[in-house]
Amino acid sequence: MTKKAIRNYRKPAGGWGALKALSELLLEQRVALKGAATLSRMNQPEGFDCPGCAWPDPKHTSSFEFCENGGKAIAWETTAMRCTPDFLAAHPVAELAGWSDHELEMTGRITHPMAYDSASDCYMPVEWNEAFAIIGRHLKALSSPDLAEFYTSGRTSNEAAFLYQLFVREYGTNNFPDCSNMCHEATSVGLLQSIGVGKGTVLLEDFDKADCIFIFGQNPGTNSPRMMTSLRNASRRGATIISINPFRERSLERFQAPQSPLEMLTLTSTPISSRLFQVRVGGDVAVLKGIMKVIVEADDAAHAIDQPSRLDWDFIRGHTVGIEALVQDLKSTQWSDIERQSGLTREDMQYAANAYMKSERTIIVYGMGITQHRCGTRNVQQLANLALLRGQIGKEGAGLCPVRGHSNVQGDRTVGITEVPSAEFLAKLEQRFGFKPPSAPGHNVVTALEAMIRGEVKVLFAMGGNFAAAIPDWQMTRAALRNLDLTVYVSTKLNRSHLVHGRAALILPCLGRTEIDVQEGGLQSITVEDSMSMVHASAGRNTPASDHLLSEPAIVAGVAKATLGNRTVVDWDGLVADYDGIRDAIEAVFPIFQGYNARIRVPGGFHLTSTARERIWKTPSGKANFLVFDGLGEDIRDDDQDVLWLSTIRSHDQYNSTLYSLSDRYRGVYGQRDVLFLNEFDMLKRDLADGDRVDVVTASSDGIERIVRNLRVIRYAFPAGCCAAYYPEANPLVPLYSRDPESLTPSYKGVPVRLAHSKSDGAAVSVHKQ
Ligand SMILES: Nc1nc2c(c(=O)[nH]1)N[C@H]1C(S)=C(S)[C@@H](COP(=O)(O)OP(=O)(O)OC[C@H]3O[C@@H](n4cnc5c(=O)[nH]c(N)nc54)[C@H](O)[C@@H]3O)O[C@H]1N2
Ligand SMILES: Nc1nc2c(c(=O)[nH]1)N[C@H]1C(S)=C(S)[C@@H](COP(=O)(O)OP(=O)(O)OC[C@H]3O[C@@H](n4cnc5c(=O)[nH]c(N)nc54)[C@H](O)[C@@H]3O)O[C@H]1N2
Ligand SMILES: [Mo]
Repeated sequence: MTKKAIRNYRKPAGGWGALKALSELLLEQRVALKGAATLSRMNQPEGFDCPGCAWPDPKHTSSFEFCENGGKAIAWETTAMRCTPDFLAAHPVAELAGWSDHELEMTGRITHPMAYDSASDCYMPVEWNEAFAIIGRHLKALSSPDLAEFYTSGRTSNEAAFLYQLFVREYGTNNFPDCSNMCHEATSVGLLQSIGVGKGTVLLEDFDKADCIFIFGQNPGTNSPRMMTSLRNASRRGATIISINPFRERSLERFQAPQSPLEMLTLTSTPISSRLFQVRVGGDVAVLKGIMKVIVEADDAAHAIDQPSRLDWDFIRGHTVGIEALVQDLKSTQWSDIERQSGLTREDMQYAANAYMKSERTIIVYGMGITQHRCGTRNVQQLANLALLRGQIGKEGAGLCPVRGHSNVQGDRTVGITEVPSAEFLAKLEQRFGFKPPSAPGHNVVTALEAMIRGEVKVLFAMGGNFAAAIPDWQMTRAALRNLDLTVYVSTKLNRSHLVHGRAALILPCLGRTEIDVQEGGLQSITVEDSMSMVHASAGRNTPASDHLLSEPAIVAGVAKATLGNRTVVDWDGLVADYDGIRDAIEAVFPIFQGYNARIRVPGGFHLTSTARERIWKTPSGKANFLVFDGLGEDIRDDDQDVLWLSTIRSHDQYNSTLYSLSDRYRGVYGQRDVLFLNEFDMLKRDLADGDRVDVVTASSDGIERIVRNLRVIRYAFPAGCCAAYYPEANPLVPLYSRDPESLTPSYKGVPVRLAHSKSDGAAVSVHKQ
């Protein structure tokens, strides 16, 4: 295990550090040879789609593109370690509950379906048919299908997701809590209102044409490392890149391309951002209003002296409504408020505005720093406003680029994982399959949790993921999970959710992306949709981790047959025998998939058109909407001087709840995660020294105490009035009530907290063991 240390990381992102980190992990997982061979098939025309992030690959036709964190995701899946029935019989749940998340997943791939045995407090092997029968018995016994929740984590393929929603709707509910409810829901809701489509509007090739790129609240070097190639090329072409982020993320500063022999051998690197503005946590609305205020005022001034407009008035008049209200809002917003709330100076925003006004083609990239706030939807809509002001949507080299998370989170949504299905979709489903799907809106993550807390849920079925770790407010939400009659997880690795289980509990182990999937009709491939709406096929080539694994579609079919029995009108076996049949059904229900099976056989796949990209605005007004709201987002006026705004963030060595190691190389943190990043000023104010231990307490408004103890303070160049800690360890601090009212995205990146000197003797309390 790496020694605990805090050291300045002086090197660029990428480079030899990335190669070294990946080779160490391959060794640790004992997959050096197999892993390396597997890596060479990643994102190739005949290979599999990287199970890491959703960033697109150059048409899935390029030669191998090295990606440290994609490599880690694969090493993690192709590990030689196995979590066997013997292991689980020797370690009761009460014991495993004391293991860290890292230790749990280090046990390796789960080899058998397992059922919880309360007498021994252990998971015991169970036959697949018996597992399906248990689920069927529970689901059939419910007085209403709405007493069950069906969660999806975004790695699930289009085929599995479509079958899953088909089963759940035939069973009779729209309860589809989805990982995207915690992620880009503010995009789905916000952009739909602004531009008529809840997705981004750019393609990868647009990055080659942009002359200006804004990156708001996204950490590409860690979370979508292949994006660094696009950013590096843009920077070398002379494009201006401006980042808005409380952290000086290393990849936003400098990048050494592992693909470039010259940079690798000469130890040089490419600067990325021309400026990185360290916004206060939750200060983005203020920054955006500041930038737009400069532009609107510059436009007025230009008109007064007959100079060219700074706004694209042709576009605004032809394609949008609502500009007047926006201009009025910007004019009435005071610079003093903008500066206080954003933590930036008027000159900073002037700089960003000038770069934007000079640009012909601008891409606006954003991630969780924008969406995971109480004003997440409004944040997203301010970004859309910024783009619309200069007609930067629907032309080459320009547009909005929300960077999606899980590798198929966008595809799952496209093929029907939604708690609010449209009438058109339900009609098509009925037409194709002949049953009447439910139309009443179902639960998303937050409303599902609230229903669980009220005792109105009996069963949770999770298609992948680590629900118990991803959700906020553990004290309450985990108690509710433990109170369920049955929890079922389709999983590849042991995780916290298996230990925070219902009275009955099942773990159903499935094939991973890298593994061969053979069904009755022969070798199968699945399809996924990336962050830029490209759909392509993926086929694993590795021998499955165990003979007892089933594919996700086969698991859905097993559960469906056991639950629906003779009642079903779907030919489950037929669909699973050959996934082409599932794709035909998807095409019948969603006409945008026209020619699905033929088009995925073309290397690179195909693009699902985004109407906004064509300047077709599917909004009630038929135009793109400037959307205005009062104020500057979070009320960070600090009536209470003690309050800090906490952001919960990912380290470089984690994939959501999967922790590859306890280090965070680019931020200089080694061998520990129980840390709190805090600036010097806020430390002085609280009489704290570097390395002191603090308890972090949420400034809750419901009287409930939310606390994470004994975090080690790290003095860090972070904006005043804010702090940061790691996800998921800090999740107990995020109240369930604290979410964006429109999208219900939890405010993981904006929690008001107070600090207290820790009373314990300084020994680290490993908070992730809770
Ligand atoms: N290796 C790896 N890849 C991943 C993941 C992973 O965990 N590991 N997760 C996947 C998933 S599901 C997702 S959703 C994406 C997540 O990818 P990102 O969107 O990059 O998510 P985070 O790392 O949580 O946070 C992004 C950035 O927001 C900044 N930030 C925090 N608060 C604020 C704020 O108030 N304003 C602004 N402007 N910035 C802020 C943080 O400093 C950080 O740099 O990545 C996906 N890819
Ligand atoms: N505080 C805080 N909380 C957050 C966030 C944050 O930034 N801060 N981010 C939120 C975001 S953006 C997201 S997307 C959620 C993530 O929430 P989830 O998607 O629920 O969580 P993951 O950690 O990605 O799930 C990891 C597990 O997935 C399983 N798995 C891996 N591969 C496969 C596969 O191929 N098939 C199946 N069936 N299972 C597989 C493994 O068992 C592994 O343990 O967390 C959210 N929670
Ligand atoms: Mo995500």
